[in-house]
Amino acid sequence: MEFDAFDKKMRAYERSLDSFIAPELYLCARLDGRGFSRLTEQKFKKPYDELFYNYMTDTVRHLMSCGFNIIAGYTQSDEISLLFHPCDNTYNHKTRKLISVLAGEASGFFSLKLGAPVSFDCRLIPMKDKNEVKDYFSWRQTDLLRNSLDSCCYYALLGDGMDYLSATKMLEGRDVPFKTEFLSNYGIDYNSLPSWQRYGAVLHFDRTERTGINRKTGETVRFFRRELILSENLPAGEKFGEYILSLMDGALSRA
Ligand SMILES: Nc1nc2c(ncn2[C@@H]2O[C@H](COP(=O)(O)OP(=O)(O)O)[C@@H](O)[C@H]2O)c(=O)[nH]1
Ligand SMILES: [Mg+2]
Repeated sequence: MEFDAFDKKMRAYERSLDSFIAPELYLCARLDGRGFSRLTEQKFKKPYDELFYNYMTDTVRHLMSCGFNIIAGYTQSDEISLLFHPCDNTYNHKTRKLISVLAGEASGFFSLKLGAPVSFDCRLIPMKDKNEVKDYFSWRQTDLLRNSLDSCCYYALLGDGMDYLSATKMLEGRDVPFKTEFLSNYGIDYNSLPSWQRYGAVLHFDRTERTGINRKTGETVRFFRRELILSENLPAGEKFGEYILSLMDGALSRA
């Protein structure tokens, strides 16, 4: 068979599963560390470790600087949610490209930080309107709110010598006031724990004002620079979703 015809025939197979995100949809991607329960158990302090958190925020920074137009990146636990700018059209939003490149970038970057191979999975979440985007981010944060309180109680019990099953049983069906009170008996004021442990952290672009010296005139000059900002004191729940929308509105007004 002549090569062009052969090429056309074979390419049809690899294109058969190609799909694209419709341009009118809002788009998020979520990456999640694979098998990170085991990894963190072996290499990091429980339930929270600042070094692990720094690796995660550095990975978000990397993902937001590797060629996609991303408005905000939210990290909690071992996951990262990225909000694409509505103007982004990288790879024509071909799903396999977005998923594999983002997962590859996160996995490669985190592995270099850690000095051992790890991987992230990645999924795309296309949404029909801004309200869904707001709900998406509130949802991911609510997931953290529930898990972080449970984790703190759980590890307090394990530290006290209790086994896994008994600790799980002891916490089953308990409400938030019980758990916070319970932690205070261990000398842990849950509400004073670093904000990133309870609410997560966001990276977003902003125009920050800087000053410099004009070399020719020696005068002090003011200028603006687009910088990635880490926000750690995040609002909770519905307000968090609104905060993400305000970042989107800010980015759209600058577009
Ligand atoms: N030691 C430690 N573990 C963490 C930290 N943040 C997240 N993790 C753990 O990462 C895991 C993430 O959960 P999940 O994605 O469901 O588990 P996976 O399927 O094993 O990756 C949980 O076991 C968390 O306790 C941290 O700061 N320190
Ligand atoms: Mg995971």
